Formats: sequence, C-alpha cells, structure tokens
Amino acid sequence: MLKPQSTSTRELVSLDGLWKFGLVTDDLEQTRPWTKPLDSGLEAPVPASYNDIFVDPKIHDHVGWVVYQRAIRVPRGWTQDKYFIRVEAATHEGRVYVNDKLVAEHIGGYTPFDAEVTQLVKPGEEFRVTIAVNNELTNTTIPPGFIVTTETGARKQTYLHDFYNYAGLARSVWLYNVPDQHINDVTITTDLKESTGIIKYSIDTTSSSGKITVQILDEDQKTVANASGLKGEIKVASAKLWNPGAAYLYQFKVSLHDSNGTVLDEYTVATGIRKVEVRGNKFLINNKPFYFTGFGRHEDTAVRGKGHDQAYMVHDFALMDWIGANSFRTSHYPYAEEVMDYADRKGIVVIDETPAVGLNLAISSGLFGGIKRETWSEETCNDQTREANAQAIRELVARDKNHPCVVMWSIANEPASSEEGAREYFEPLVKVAREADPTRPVCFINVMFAKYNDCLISDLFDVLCLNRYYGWYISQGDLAAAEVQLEEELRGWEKKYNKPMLMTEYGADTLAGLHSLHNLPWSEEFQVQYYDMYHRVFDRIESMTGEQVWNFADFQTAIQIFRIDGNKKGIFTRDRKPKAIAHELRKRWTKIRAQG
Ligand code: BDP
Repeated sequence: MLKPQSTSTRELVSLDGLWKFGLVTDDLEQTRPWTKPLDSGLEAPVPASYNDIFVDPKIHDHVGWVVYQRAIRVPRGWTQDKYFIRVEAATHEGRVYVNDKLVAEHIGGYTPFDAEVTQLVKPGEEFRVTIAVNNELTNTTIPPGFIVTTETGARKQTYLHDFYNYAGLARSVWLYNVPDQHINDVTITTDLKESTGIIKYSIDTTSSSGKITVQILDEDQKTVANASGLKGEIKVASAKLWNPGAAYLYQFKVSLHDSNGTVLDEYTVATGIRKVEVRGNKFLINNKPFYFTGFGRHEDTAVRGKGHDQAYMVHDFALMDWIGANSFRTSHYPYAEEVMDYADRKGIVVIDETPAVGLNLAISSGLFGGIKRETWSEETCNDQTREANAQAIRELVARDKNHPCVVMWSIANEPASSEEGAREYFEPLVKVAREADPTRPVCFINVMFAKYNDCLISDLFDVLCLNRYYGWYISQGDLAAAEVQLEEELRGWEKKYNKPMLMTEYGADTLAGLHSLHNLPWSEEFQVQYYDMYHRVFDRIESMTGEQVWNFADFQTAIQIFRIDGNKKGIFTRDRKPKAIAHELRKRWTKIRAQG
C-alpha cells in the first residue's frame, strides 16, 4: 500500500475540497444514489468527519450510509498509465462507484484503499465518483459495537469505546497514476553493526523483465550507497542514525528500468536507520535504554471531528516539543499517514495501534440493561471479529512498516484479557503481527481489571503496557490509598514478568478553571497531585520504561452521564490551552529529555 507520490513517473491530483453530500435513509441497494447526481443541497468538506459540520441532529446522529459525490477529470496525459482513486480512510466501511459501477469496497475505518479507474474512463474524460460510507459497528467489526432500536423505533449505535463515533471521509482522497509497469511495494528494515547502518530491503513490481536500482541519498542529497535487484542489504558506513528527538532521514530511491536503461517507474521512501530491541526489562533504541514520555492521543478537534488538519497537527507536535514529550501512542486507531511522516521527520517515537478497542463487555455491561455478557462468545466477539482484527493488523503493518518513528505495534486496547477465551482470541493475532513484521516488538494495552495474576495473555507480548486509574476510577480521590495500590501492582508485574513496563494511560478528568484547596477531583490542583503521586511510584520501580499520560487533549465521547461534553482528562483543553498540569509535566519531561 504505497502512499501516492509525485515522482518523475507519477502524478497525483488532490480530490480534497467540498463534495456533494447526502444521507441514505432507505436501503442503499434500492435507492442506488450513485446512479444520479445528488440533490440534497448539502456539501461536505473532505477531509472531515461529517457529524459536527451541520446543525441537523439527523446528520449528527445518523446510523448507516451517507454518500459523497463529485466530478473528476482524468488528466489527458495519462494514456499509458493505470490510475486509481485512493481513499485514505472511510469510517468504517467505504464503497467507491465510478459513474454507475461499483469498483471498490473496504471495511475498516482507518486504513487506506484503492479503486482502479483505468478501464472505465479515458484520459481527458470527466466522470462522476460517488463514495458511500457506512458508520455502523457490529459485533464482528473492529472496533465492535451494537445497534439497538429504541422505544421510538429509532436505530441507535452503541459502542464500548470512550470516543465519539465520528464518521465520513476524515482523510484525503486522491486521483493518482502509476506507469503500466510499476513498483508495487517496498519493504525496508534497518539494523546497526557498530557505526555501520544496514538497510535490508525487498521490492515488489508488476514487471517481469524490469531491473531495479536503488540509490541512498543523505540529507544533503549526496548518494551514499547504491544497490540493484529486488532484494538486498545495503551498508551505510558511519551512518547518521534516526534518534528520538534527533531524526535523520535518508532517501531510499527505487528505480525500475527496462533492458535499455529507460526509467519505467520511480518511488522514494524516507528511511531512518535505527535499531529497536527489547532486552531483559529494557526497551532499547540504538542500543540505548529509552524511557517513553508523552501521550495517548486522539484525532479530535471541534467541528472537524476526526478530520485530519495540518494546522492542528503542526500545533500538537509543537506542544509535544514544548512539554518535553518524546513519544505518543496512536490510541485507539491508526492516524493519518501525514502524522506518521511528520513524526518521522520530528523524531517522535510512536506506538502504532490498531482500531481494536472496546473488546471488553464487562466494562460497559450497564449499557445493555445491566446484563453481564461474555466478551469472547459466538454472539459477541467471535471468530469473525478476530479475522477483522487480523485484517486490521495486516493493513496497519502494510501501511506503516517503513516508518522509523514506529517502534512497536499495539494490537488492541484494553481487551477482556482475563476472561476465558482471551488466549484463544489473541494467540493467533500475535502470530499475525509477528509474521507481518518480525522486527518490531508487539504489545497490547492491559486494562486495570486484568492484574498480573489474572491476565491470560501478557506472556505472549514483548512489553507490558498498563492503563491504570488508581485515585480516579478506583479509590476515587484518595491518593494515599492509590499510591499503595499502584506500587503493589507494579511490583507484582515486575516480579512475575521482568519485562519492560510502560504506563500507557493514567489520568484524571479535570475541568480547566476549576480550583480547589482541598484536592477536589476535577480540579486542576487534583490533576497535579494525581500525576505527582504516579511519578513518585514510577521513580521507585526499576523496570518502568515510560509514561504516557491520558490524554493529550480533552476529546469528544458518546453521551455518558459521567462525561461533560466529552472526556476531560486532557493535559490541554480541546482547543489546546494548557491546564496547570502541563507546566508540571514540562518540568519533569524536559529534565528527563536533558538527561538523554
Ligand atoms: C481507558 C480507555 C480510554 C478512556 C479512558 C478513560 O482506554 O479510551 O478514554 O479509559 O476512561 O479505559 O478516560
């Protein structure tokens, strides 16, 4: 799944902007909205989630299909080429129609897919493209959800994860071409032998006779190594390494030639040379123990929902730099590819997560009239759910495998890992992840109910990633008791597993501007005390390998009586203003950063 790129042999046309937009309130297959011009009178911006754009509650709360439509012209020069529409994300299911014909279908809301147009429209011609997008979540989707019918007969989407089910085309859409004989895929892994950087690569092309050459360029555009052939190992002497906080990117330039040396296709991958390894209870980057500081985040802003936005991206990274953070987790789904590219350039370390969140029915059993349901069963998360989860892992790795910023895959957030059936569900998925990428550590994010003696799957993973809320959901407001509980638990994990241990979530809802002398939960003072307590404990535990607070910023959730206009555990407000804790974290993390 190479990201579309402009090279000497490839072009791309942005399809971002306003598209005609409409809800599908009857059966999609009966009404066939792609066969005619949409006449709803609505236009929706791409990229953006559609939910908060309009003021109509029918749109905000819609369950089912919507359609986006516009006209596109194929550039007239593309006569020798193949051309495609790339949809970076259609949440959660997308179908692309070229005029009256369905050309692509994809399930999974956060990974890209292509629709080939070549045979259907000639260069120079205009065509109508309709993208239908469905936001429904069921027990066999990732993430899962359940649709209920209320007393009024309305269909309502319920789900078990704690962020709003924003939907639509939240990332860019492109029209792009590739030469008939082209480079299909590039896979790069890197290693270190003393000061020599090793780049192992393998290339897939559609050409049976074409020849491959590879050129490695440094940041001054100087060629530092060359290679040829579909597979190889390139040595870069005295390599400049990609380090956290100090990124260095080589350009891995692939050319496909015919036997006369004529260039058929070219593609370039930004490549950071670095080595990631788990040794004992240490997480090593370039042979040095790495301590994660930073955030669990969300793609979430007012009006746009999950719409990718360059201004917010750059601003958020600037805030992460200001506060001294060196990392984040893409909680709870893969983020826009532009974010991964930017993290590569900024030297920010990323734990890359699939959308497998909410696989835990115990947490939200109240939603279903208090009936406690099993998570791993035929009616709930079953073999089909697991297959969707496997597909989400494969697609995430296929998309992000070449990013130096990605140091670990997280295959699920807070699944019911202590419930019977968890091992049967996860053992095959760990295998899928390791087959897709044998080089990076694999983790899952453990929920507070599955402690060291209860969790059935932690031994399958390389790093222990824990989300803990002592002092918030447990021992609410009592930080003295919470401190004892937290330390007892961390020591329990350390003793049992002796693996690197990372706190991937800990936090307290805090209403910006609420103050208290009495350490009142929800006040800015309480949030400061809460984190202070956790950090005291972390500093006493040898195998602690990092701290990622929950959450970078306040974010929108489904309606819950314990949420006030969303989750307020942000270190920053939703519009990115610092709460008091931001200044405290900055002191701690800039000190850690300075110590290297
Ligand atoms: C954890 C979830 C996260 C929630 C958080 C919270 O992983 O998505 O937002 O709790 O309750 O269970 O704030």
